[in-house]
Amino acid sequence: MAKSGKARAHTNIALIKYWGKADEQLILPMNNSLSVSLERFYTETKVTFDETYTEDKLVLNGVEVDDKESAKIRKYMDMVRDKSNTSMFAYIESDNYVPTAAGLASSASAYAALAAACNEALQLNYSKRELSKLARRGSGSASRSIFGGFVEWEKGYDDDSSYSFPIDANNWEDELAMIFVVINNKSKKVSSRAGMSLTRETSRFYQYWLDHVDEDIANVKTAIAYKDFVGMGEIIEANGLRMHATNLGAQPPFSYLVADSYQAMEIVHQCREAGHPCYFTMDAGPNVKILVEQKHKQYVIEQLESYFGHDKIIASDITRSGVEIIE
Ligand code: FM0
Repeated sequence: MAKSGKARAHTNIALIKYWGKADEQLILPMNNSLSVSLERFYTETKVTFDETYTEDKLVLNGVEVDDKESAKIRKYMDMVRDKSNTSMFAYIESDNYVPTAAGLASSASAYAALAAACNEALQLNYSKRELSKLARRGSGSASRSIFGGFVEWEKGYDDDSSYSFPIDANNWEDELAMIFVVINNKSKKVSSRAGMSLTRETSRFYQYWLDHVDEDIANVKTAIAYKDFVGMGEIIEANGLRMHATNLGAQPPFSYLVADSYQAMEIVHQCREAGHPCYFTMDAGPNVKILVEQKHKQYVIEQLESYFGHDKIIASDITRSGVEIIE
C-alpha cells in the first residue's frame, strides 16, 4: 500500500553565514550559523512511497526532472531508506513558491520539506531536532528551515550533534522584514557547494573568517535579546562581507558580487544616512537581501525601486512558523 506525506517549509536567509564544511559527506559545517525564515518563499513537497515503484521520480513545479538534481535527490532518498529500513522507492512532487523568475529558489526549503514529508509518509516520528539533522543531509542550510523565526545551526562534530534550534526573540520577528533586490547574473555560476569548498581549501582569508564567527553569533544573540536592530545590523552586514572576502582570497579568487550588487549596498548606506536603518547581506549569488524594520520598509523599497525598477524589488515578512504537515 502506498504511503504518502506532504509538508511545507519556508526558505531562510543566513544573517551569520555557513561557509565551509568539516565533513562533505555528512554535511557538517566548519562554523555555527544563524538565520531568519521568510514568510513569502517556501516549498511544498509531497512524497509517496510504494512497493510497486522501480525508481525514485521527481516532479518539480509540475515538470519531471531528470538531471543532476534528481541524481542528488536519489542519493538522498537512499540515505532516507537506509535510516528508516524501507526499500520502497518514492514519487516526489515538489512546488516552489517563489516570485517568478527571481532565481530565489532554495535547497533549504526543498530539503526541509522533503525531510518532513518522508517523516510523515514513513511514520518515523522524528522530533524537530531529528528532522533538522535529516534535512541537513540534503543541504546544510535546510537544517535551519525546519524552524521559523531566528534559528541557529549548531555545527556539532558528528551526524548526531549537528542540528538547528530556534532562538526566542519575543516576537521581534513580526517587526522585521527582508527586501530582496533581484540582480541579473551574467557571470558563470559557482554553486555554494563548490564555492565554499574551494574557499575552505585554498583561501588565505579563511582562518580569519573562522576566528570571528563565534563572536558574531554571540553578539547577534545579545542584540536579539535586547531587540537592538542597529547592533544586529552592524554585525550581520560585516559578517556577510567577510564571507565574500574569503572568496577573494581563494585560489583562484572569485566573487559572487557584481556592479549592481554594490549599487544596492550603496543605496542601503544612503537610506541609513537618511535616518532609515537597514542592513544588507548576500549569499552565493549577486542578489542583495536587506534586513529592515517594518516601519522603515516602505522608504527603503522606494529608494531601491527608483534605481532598480518595481519588478526587481520583493519584500517578505519573517515567518515564525517552521516546517508543517499539510494536506
Ligand atoms: O545559507 O552544500 O546550504 O548560511 O547561503 O547544500 O550544504 O546551499 F551563501 C552562502 C548555503 C550557503 C550561507 O549553502 O550548501 C548560508 C550560504 P550545501 P548550502
